[in-house]
Amino acid sequence: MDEKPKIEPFKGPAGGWGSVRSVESILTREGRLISGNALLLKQNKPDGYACVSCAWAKPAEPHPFEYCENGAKATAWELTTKRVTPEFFAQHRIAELRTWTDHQLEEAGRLTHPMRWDRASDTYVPVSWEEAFREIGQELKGFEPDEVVFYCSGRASLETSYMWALFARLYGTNNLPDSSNMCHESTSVALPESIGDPVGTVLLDDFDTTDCIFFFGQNVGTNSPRMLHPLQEAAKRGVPIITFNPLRERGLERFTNPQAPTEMLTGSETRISSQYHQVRAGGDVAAIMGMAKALIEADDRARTDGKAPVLDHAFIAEHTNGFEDFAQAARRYSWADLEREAGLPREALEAAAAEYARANAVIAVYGMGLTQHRTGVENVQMVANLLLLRGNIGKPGAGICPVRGHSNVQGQRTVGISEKPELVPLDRLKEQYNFEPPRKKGLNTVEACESIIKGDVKAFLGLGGNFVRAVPETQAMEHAWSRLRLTVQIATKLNRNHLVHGEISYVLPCLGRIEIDEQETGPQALSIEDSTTCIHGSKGFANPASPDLLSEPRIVAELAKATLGQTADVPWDEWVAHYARIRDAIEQTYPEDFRDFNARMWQPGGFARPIGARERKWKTKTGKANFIVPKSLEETLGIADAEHDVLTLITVRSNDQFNTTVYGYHDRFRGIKGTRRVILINRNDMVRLGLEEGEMVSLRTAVDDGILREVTEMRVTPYNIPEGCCASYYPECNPLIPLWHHAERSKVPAAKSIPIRIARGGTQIPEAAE
Ligand SMILES: Nc1nc2c(c(=O)[nH]1)N[C@H]1C(S)=C(S)[C@@H](COP(=O)(O)OP(=O)(O)OC[C@H]3O[C@@H](n4cnc5c(=O)[nH]c(N)nc54)[C@H](O)[C@@H]3O)O[C@H]1N2
Ligand SMILES: Nc1nc2c(c(=O)[nH]1)N[C@H]1C(S)=C(S)[C@@H](COP(=O)(O)OP(=O)(O)OC[C@H]3O[C@@H](n4cnc5c(=O)[nH]c(N)nc54)[C@H](O)[C@@H]3O)O[C@H]1N2
Ligand SMILES: [Mo]
Repeated sequence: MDEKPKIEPFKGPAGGWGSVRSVESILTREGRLISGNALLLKQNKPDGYACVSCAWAKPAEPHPFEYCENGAKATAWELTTKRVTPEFFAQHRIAELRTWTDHQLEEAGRLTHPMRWDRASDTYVPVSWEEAFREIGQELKGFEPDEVVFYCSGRASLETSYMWALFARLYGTNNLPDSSNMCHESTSVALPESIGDPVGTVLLDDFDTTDCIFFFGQNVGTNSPRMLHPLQEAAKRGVPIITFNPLRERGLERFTNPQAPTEMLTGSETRISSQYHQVRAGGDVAAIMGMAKALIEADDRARTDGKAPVLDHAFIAEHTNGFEDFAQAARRYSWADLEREAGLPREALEAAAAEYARANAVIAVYGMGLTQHRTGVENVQMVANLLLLRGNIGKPGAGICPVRGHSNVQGQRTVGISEKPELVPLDRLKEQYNFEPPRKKGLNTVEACESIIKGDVKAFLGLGGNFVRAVPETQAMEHAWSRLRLTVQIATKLNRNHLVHGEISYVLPCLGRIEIDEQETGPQALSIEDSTTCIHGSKGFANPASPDLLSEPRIVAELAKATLGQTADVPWDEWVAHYARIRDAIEQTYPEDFRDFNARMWQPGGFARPIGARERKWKTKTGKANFIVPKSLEETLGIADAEHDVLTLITVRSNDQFNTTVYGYHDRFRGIKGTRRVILINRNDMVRLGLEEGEMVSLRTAVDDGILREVTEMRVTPYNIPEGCCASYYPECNPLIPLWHHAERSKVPAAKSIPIRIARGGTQIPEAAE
């Protein structure tokens, strides 16, 4: 519940004592202080378990405490001593639970039994696993394959994901949307065109030798805190770190390493960013174009003056395509236009370009601040363009570094979770399992939502996630959801999507990755792929939350058997008895990526999948890396400024949440305590719109499609954010995102640029209020 809200600037660094206190309080609350602490020592170690929080790389020589505040919170959350039992469900009707907050629902504890919704009592009632599998299998036999959606959250291991994708294809559909569709799909569409691979090229070692780091729209202190270690080391070496972000995120400003005793005692902290540019939301294409313009024009001048070139012409000639068109475009844009679009002065962009030009090896890091825009794909391609100008891909200390979200979100795409059949070796699957895989494109997340609203989808199976809460257009989605015939959610904790359910609805509780997974041949291990394409093994250590839990591989195998019957060519039971056999199967399907999988997964630091771009082998249509001229700038330049009462809303994560999982109400780094219902806004915009600090307002989407989208009771909070932009939390603001408001081509919902108006007392603020 919201305590009395307190909003005041946070003066400390990221990390530090605040971080230690935060971890202790959550371990205590979840009843895990003593045993939890010991377990944390196993986190992200070669012989331990892979953290269930973020996807950041795990070093070969880990720190004694290779976990962060948020990894510790995620662990405590999973290992809580609280339980959601059949008695809990008997006491609370679904209609009542629907009034609970996201925090209250998950805080209730771990699910312990398979449950089925009972219409008469409007409760979930316990059911045996046998009965659950039998009924779900029976139901699934009745649909057309393309009427069913097989959603996968990015947390599922490589083994489970591979089985899930195979189950869907044996069933006859490529309807395999995943959380990546809301996340880094813009990367997966952009990078193959730019450099021929869908993933980043940077390895952890590159941070040791880089001499400049750029950061675009990624909040490292909150979302991948372990990455602060290599950043801190780089900063201490004097490496410039140049950040583009509308908000001044604390982790990108200063850091005290909570695991360094002297730093903690002396209160010393490291500056992280050497330049911090508060770009306008959605202004990155213009900002990067400005830097490119500065570099290209400096190179033009050097050439006329007979001085050393600024660009790497040898690399451009040998390895790239499209440079001239790109350079022409950069020269053509006027500084006035670029400044206005980026919301930054020319001097700032020139200063950033000058650092870039001085460095021999540059890393560019980015996150949701680039991918979740209508221009998400172009944003990513602009980062690649910038790097290509000086050959910063495929050499030590340099490269592109998309920071993935979920701990295995990148890996599950590697092993077949994709709605795009051309990305999956279907012929190999056909041969390996002796069936005819479906060749028709499946539904991604946005398309799945459209089809659910239209009524074309009849059943939804969710392997993790809180789909209906994480997607846009909350109101229409929740409404449409109840018309689904069958919903099945495999989960560890109760969430909103279990309460908004179909006619026949099951919640199937599974083991978490930290728990001991005992099967016929003994305890089993799983594996994941991190943001830098390194693959790691993971062993559970904790006792399962309940004797009635099944592992994810087991649940998938039983569902598949109940639906498809025993298929001789897929040894489901053998796989469940010994997960190493699943890894053998993965290796057979993907021999290049997973050579000696079972042996190499325990290698310290993991083993890296081979990535062509790392060796300057470009798997693009041109056979080279491509400069790509963005189209969006042409489209926005010259259009009169948006209406003056429309603001661009960015939805962000707090330091006290993991996606829709809300641990608590203290966003320490942003100084917001006791509430999440805030609208962070520039003081000048407050004056302009006649808003008072602390006033409660409604936000309404400023689009004209006949649908009223509104979020009420948001507290006006003055904040250091560019004029014209405002920020608030996800998922509270998801009702404001129209389903059609997504990145072009990748269809990632544009959660970082929602046009809104602020309304007071249910009516819009009259213009006269200015
Ligand atoms: N503790 C914790 N860790 C997590 C998660 C979590 O919820 N909690 N979620 C996980 C997942 S699934 C993901 S995908 C990642 C997400 O991690 P991030 O990629 O960091 O995503 P966000 O928190 O959404 O923050 C995006 C950042 O982009 C900035 N930004 C917004 N708009 C723009 C823009 O137009 N331009 C630029 N340059 N910047 C902009 C915002 O101010 C914010 O700092 O984190 C993962 N790790
Ligand atoms: N407005 C806005 N919307 C966004 C975003 C944004 O920045 N702004 N970000 C988007 C992004 S990047 C993402 S990734 C999505 C993610 O959004 P979510 O779907 O919320 O993410 P998850 O963390 O996958 O889902 C949490 C649920 O997973 C279940 N769970 C936890 N651990 C396990 C496990 O080990 N196994 C199983 N089977 N279940 C488990 C728990 O029941 C928990 O309730 O949200 C997207 N939506
Ligand atoms: Mo994500």
